[in-house]
Amino acid sequence: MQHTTKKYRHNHLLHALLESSLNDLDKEFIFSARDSKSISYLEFFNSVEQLSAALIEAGIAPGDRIAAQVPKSVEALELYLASILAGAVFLPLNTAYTVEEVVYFLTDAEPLIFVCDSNRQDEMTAATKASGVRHLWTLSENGQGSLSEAKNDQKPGFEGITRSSTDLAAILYTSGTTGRSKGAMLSHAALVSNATTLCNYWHFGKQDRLIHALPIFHTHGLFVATNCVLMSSSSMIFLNRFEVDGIIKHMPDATVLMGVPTFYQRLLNHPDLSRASKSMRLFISGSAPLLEDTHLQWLENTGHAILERYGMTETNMNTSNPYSGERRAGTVGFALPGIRVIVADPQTGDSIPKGETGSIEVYGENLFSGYWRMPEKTAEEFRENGLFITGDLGRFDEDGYLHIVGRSKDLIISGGYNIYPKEIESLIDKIEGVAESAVIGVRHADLGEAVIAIVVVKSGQILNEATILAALSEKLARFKQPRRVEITDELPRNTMGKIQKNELRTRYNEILYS
Ligand code: MCA
Ligand code: AMP
Repeated sequence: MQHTTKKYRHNHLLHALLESSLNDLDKEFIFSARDSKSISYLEFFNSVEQLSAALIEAGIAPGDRIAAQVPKSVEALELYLASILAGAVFLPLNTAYTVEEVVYFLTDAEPLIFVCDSNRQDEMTAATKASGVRHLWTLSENGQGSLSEAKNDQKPGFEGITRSSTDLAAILYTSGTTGRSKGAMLSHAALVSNATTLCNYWHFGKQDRLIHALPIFHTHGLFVATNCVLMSSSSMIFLNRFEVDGIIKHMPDATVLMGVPTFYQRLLNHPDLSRASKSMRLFISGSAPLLEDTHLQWLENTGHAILERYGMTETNMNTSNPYSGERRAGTVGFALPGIRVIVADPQTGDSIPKGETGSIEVYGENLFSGYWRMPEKTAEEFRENGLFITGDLGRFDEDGYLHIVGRSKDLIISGGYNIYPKEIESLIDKIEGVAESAVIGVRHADLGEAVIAIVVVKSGQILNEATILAALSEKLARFKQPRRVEITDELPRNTMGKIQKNELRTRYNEILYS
């Protein structure tokens, strides 16, 4: 067993994440629920070093991208850290994406290696060829595949490739309001600064044990959860998927849970919640608005006020309710230390007084470095003074708590996943016989919002919900596919000819849920 190489002195992110664990490498890092097995920091990072050496042997050079669309597993998490250690840029993809969607990301990001789910190897071989990616590796849910074979050929001891604070660590794609997904480039410094801030603000320490039930292809599960655990030298109970019984089972051995509001809503229905949560220290929610009602029911049931925070792929976490002090339901708290958050006049970018609603804008080391190969799009979303325009609308209340009151971007958040209507509308509009369409989010008790499409059919053509859904099924990830398609004669427009989505939302919220 080697204890000497875990300093990764010249790799900005890994050095910062592992520094506090150096004297305690035999401590548990992960309890894998899949195998009921505890894995120490030493064991995990020995594996990371082996995998990193395999990536280098395959030809990875500093700055090369490594894309992964793999089921959640401890081995998939190793791939994230091994990519960083190898000096590469990690590019995780939602497991729900179709081949067509994957081809776009591979073509745009040009990774040297793409790791896919072993179960999808055939279709992804075609995707890899179509996008010119050099190596296709596989990884299954139970950790098997060509990636693991390549790793097992190597020995631990690889000390890592030099990467500085401004080098890129990851690219995470966010769907775009114009329909084309944009790759948010995240530097080592942005990830280090946010992990440091969150660990301190949320009082993470060695004694913590986090229940990790989030996907690891988004900021929430990949960076907020994992990096906080690593940086505080604590440990996590790693579940391969969200499942109410699994969380309740592990809660008595845990201290922290991070989740999207749907987690909390579903957990509230479990009869053992109150008993299981007794030893918990902290419940954190984010990615979508937590209903005041859920906050209050949780408090009544468990005695804990859920701590709600607010972030974005482009910015990491921006605000949080306080650790000590009132966690105010329906708000996302205060700007985190070192981060400037203002509510601005959307036209001028000037700060507006408390109580007034405006554009939420952010500045800090936590910000991304721009969109991959899209300098114009990047420029559009920054003010001249460097503030990033989030596209969210909010107001500060009298006590300085930030309330998110809406979005200036046309976005649906369903179960914590972002869905851009434009992407779906463009596909529906291409279906033969469709005159036009509008995609909106309607209230949904479990997911917060659910996608529905309202479609106008050309005269003389016959189309129904089933034919439209069938036409979308191969093109769109399942979570983006409309739950309902309503056929209508015309869409409401304002005097400028713009479709009135607010009117549609009011109309269909009433029709569907009254
Ligand atoms: C699954 N389905 C969904 C969603 N998830 N449909 C709409 N919205 C969703 N979020 C569909 C599936 O396609 C399937 O459809 C059916 O629902 C059941 O699928 P299953 O996998 O069983 O669903 P589940 O396990 O119950 O998943 C629901 C979930 C999951 C646990 C809420 O979506 C989830 O883990 N969400 C977290 C997302 C997240 O981490 N967001 C952070 C990104 P069918 O049966 O019809 O085939 S945002 C971020 O990172 C920012 C920075 C931030 O602030 O945090
Ligand atoms: P993403 O682009 O997937 O990173 O999602 C970021 C978006 O999620 C933000 O711009 C917000 O619209 C939304 N979001 C994140 N956290 C919260 C929260 N606590 N309350 C309301 N919206 C949130």
